[in-house]
Amino acid sequence: MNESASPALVPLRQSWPPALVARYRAAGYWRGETLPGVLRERATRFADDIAVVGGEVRLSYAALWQEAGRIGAGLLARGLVPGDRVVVQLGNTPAFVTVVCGLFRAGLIPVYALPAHRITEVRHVLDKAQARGYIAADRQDGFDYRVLARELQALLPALQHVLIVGDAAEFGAVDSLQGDAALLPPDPDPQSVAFLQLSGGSTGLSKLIPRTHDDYIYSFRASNEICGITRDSVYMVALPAAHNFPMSSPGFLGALYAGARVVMSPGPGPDAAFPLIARERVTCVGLVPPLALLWAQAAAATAHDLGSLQVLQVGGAKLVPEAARRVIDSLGCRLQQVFGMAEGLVNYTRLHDPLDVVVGTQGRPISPDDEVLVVDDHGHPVAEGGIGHLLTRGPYTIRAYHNDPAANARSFTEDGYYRTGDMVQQLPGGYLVVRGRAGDHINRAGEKISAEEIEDHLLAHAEVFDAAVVSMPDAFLGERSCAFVIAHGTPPTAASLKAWVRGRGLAAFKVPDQVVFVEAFGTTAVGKISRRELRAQLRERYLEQTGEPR
Ligand code: J2J
Repeated sequence: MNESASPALVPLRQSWPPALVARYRAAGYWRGETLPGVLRERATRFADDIAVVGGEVRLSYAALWQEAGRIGAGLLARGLVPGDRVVVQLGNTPAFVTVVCGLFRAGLIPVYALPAHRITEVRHVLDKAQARGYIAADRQDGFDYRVLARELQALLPALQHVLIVGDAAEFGAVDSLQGDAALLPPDPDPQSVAFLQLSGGSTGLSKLIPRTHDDYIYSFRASNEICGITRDSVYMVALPAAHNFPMSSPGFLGALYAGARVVMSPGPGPDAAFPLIARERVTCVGLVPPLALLWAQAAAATAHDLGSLQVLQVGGAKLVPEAARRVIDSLGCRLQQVFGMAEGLVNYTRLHDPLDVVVGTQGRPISPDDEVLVVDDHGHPVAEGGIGHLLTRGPYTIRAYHNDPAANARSFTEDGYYRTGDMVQQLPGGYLVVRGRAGDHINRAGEKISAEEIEDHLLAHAEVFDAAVVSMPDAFLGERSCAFVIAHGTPPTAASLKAWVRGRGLAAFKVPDQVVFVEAFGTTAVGKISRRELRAQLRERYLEQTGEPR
């Protein structure tokens, strides 16, 4: 191996001002716990309790610890070294949990890709994280990740370790990893970065979010309390496990922290989830709004006993009051709204909040030390109860993205507030109502799509002169994506443009749902207008013309 050929690793860091570090410790938010330390302790305390269930697999806490040790030691034996980044692209199987815990035990840094991601996204993430490892399933939902792995290896010489769960073909098999557990490193510094999460940001490609042991553990430990997760709970992962919501709000990590049971549902729909809820007596699950409505509809007709469900969490996109009521009426359990972000801040309605709060707000922050500002376009606080930009900082909200000075300059204020891009209204008691968004992304059933990213792919098409991608209200998805396109000469068909975007190696959810060809963007404003204004004008004009509800 020619080490000198690989670029120096950009160090992973996330730091808060010393006075705040002292404060967060004194307040008991940061307790010096680490992910491997917690897993070890639970493996002793809850040794024979079932930790993770999925397919035919049922792993006890002791077995999870063992498996994680085998995987972690095996990865080190192959030549990865603590601190190396490893992109994980796995679906909702117990292997997701064992692999990630294995990385934690080995001091390796997981970087979470979504199963829906394709070569363009995975390559970007591998590159940006300077990852030396990639772990994927053999196949899932009809897609062969080994084909993807071959393409990635051909493109990225730094990617030296590809491991596959299942049939590994020419790659290393996760199932046959072996190593000396005695060589696993001691527990890391609690303030070091534990993993990199992906942002669902507005501008261009995903940014990497470095979260520390101390900050992340605080977020899910406190979430457990708010969501009523105890050792007796059964938490289902229905959304993709790589999402921050099912990972930490309270997510499978919160559940493991509590000594509860985690059930991995292979898909988020009622077909996959309902039988598992009945069989495992699931008590808590998190969904995005369109799925919650689908579940509400299916619950009325199902033969499966859903009576164990105590809390249905809904978040990732706005749940409107009418939909919230429908969910409560049909599922007969508590509804909890969750408004969170992988960068940090998470808001919950509390389990005993009055109905109008649960139905009409997106909750309030986890921590008394979450600082929330609602400001106008010039950064001045709006009048009480007014709508404005949400800025936040606190004991589990990042201060910087990884290795991205330009994004950091845009996304954080000088005094360390994260600009969420969300427009909110703050009610008495600190409850927030999400009123829209300043940033240009499409929130398609909880999956965030950057308008700019898709525009760039459309502009790469020889017959596209200009393109603007906007969000449109959608009865089922909440928002769908619509590409306004000015063609060069004869327009290509909408279908061929969609196929073009897909062919660029992107997740299917990023393919525009709709393509509208226009002669010109015909902006009314004189002079130069921003892309943001242009998108807003195109959207408004289209909705006026078609009379679609907003
Ligand atoms: C409106 N918009 C919402 C909500 C997120 C818990 C829950 C969700 C996420 C998540 C998460 C919303 N109503 N209830 O990480 O831990 C939009 C906002 C926000 C963006 C963040 C968690 N809940 N949103 O969705 O990083 O625009 O995290 O800024 O994927 O989703 O997206 P993401």
